[in-house]
Amino acid sequence: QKTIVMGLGYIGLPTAALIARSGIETIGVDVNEHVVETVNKGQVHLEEVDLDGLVRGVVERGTLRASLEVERGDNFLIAVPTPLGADNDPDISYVLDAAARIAPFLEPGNLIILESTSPVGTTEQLCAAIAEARSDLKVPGHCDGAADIFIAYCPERVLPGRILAELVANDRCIGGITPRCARRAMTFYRNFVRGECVTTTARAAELVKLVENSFRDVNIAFANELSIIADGMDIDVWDVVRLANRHPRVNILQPGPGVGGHCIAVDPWFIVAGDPANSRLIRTAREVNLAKTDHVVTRARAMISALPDDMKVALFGLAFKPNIDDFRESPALDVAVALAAEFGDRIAIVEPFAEALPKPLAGTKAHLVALDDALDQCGAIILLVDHDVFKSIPLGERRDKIVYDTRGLWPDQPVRSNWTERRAPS
Ligand code: SAJ
Repeated sequence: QKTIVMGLGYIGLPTAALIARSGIETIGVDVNEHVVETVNKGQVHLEEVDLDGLVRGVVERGTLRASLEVERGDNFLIAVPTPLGADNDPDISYVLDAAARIAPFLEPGNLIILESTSPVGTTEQLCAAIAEARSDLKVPGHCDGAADIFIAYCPERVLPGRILAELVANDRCIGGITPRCARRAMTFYRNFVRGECVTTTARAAELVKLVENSFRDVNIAFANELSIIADGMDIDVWDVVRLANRHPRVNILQPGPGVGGHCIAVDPWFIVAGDPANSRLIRTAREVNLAKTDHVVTRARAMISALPDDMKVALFGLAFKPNIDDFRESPALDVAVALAAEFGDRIAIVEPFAEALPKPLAGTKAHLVALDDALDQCGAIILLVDHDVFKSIPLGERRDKIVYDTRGLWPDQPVRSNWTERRAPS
């Protein structure tokens, strides 16, 4: 059951390590030499809870090794990036490249699984690419009768920070090009997944993944739109959400400075690109969430402009969500970049999860400061990320500050100094 995992990123490496832990000989293939060398030393190139120990263990046991080259195997799992290209169109070229690299090594009985988040129809395109490269093989969807190989789509749905636990515990939605392909892939996942494995078609499974993240984006957009409406009405949105959620069938999510990360802020565009005319709500939700970040910048700018010129302003948090060191597509970072460009060295940044300012801020006059120093030196705070360490700051240490709390983290902040979804203090 030798398994080749194409791509050793946030999903590929943890998945490869788990497969290897189940005793299956696993080879992780990556185009990046540094990644391959790091993994072969039993180390990891990315931060994820418990991943380092797991990788060290399976590399020492000899069940996982990394390589720049593809080789023969029984199962081929593709976990490469599918970024947004120009005009918010999905770019599946890495998937097709992976297919082209796998094709020469395929043998009858092999299974190919695509795990990358993909626009509907990508698995069929993968089949077409394999069929074209290997006319000697009967490829599902491209042959009469029983196929020689099996091809399926099975999206990852794990939460960064809980990847290993969720890879094992979450249910898997397995979409086969044919029912036989789905059944074969299900047998493979049962080696290391404890959640339920449910089968469907490849196209449905592709849409399921996009729908999950779009559902969350639309729901966050509702909360973000509400926050702007409540703001204009001089009503505390956090109270409104808390009270409305006491209804047994209402569950409003939390407003914030926008939606970050490389999944929820991206995947809805894959649906929009597939059917622009009919994805009105999904597109609008994306636009609402993007506009919320602009709203926060506008409001922060007004707040800082009204302060004395010599007052320093602390921005709390840059990560795209709490308690992680991931700054990709982070609305907090976008807000910080806009404010640093305008207010320069008045801006102090507190980010306990960063050792240095991330790239977009590196050329600005904004500077990274320790939390205690910010509390000593800054008269105003703009809270952008709900890290636990910020939540635990007692009122006594922030009572006299002018605060703009975009996350509703400090409900006890005195109203007159609190800009959060309320009118500016007059
Ligand atoms: N956010 C809010 N308000 C909320 C909840 C979240 O503003 O009430 C913001 C966060 O601050 C963050 C963004 O949304 O900026 C996304 O965070 P998240 O924790 O909702 O999700 P991700 O991006 O870390 O992971 C998501 C997950 N998808 C769903 O929950 C439907 C995960 O299961 C997926 O595997 C992952 O995307 C992925 O890789 O697609």
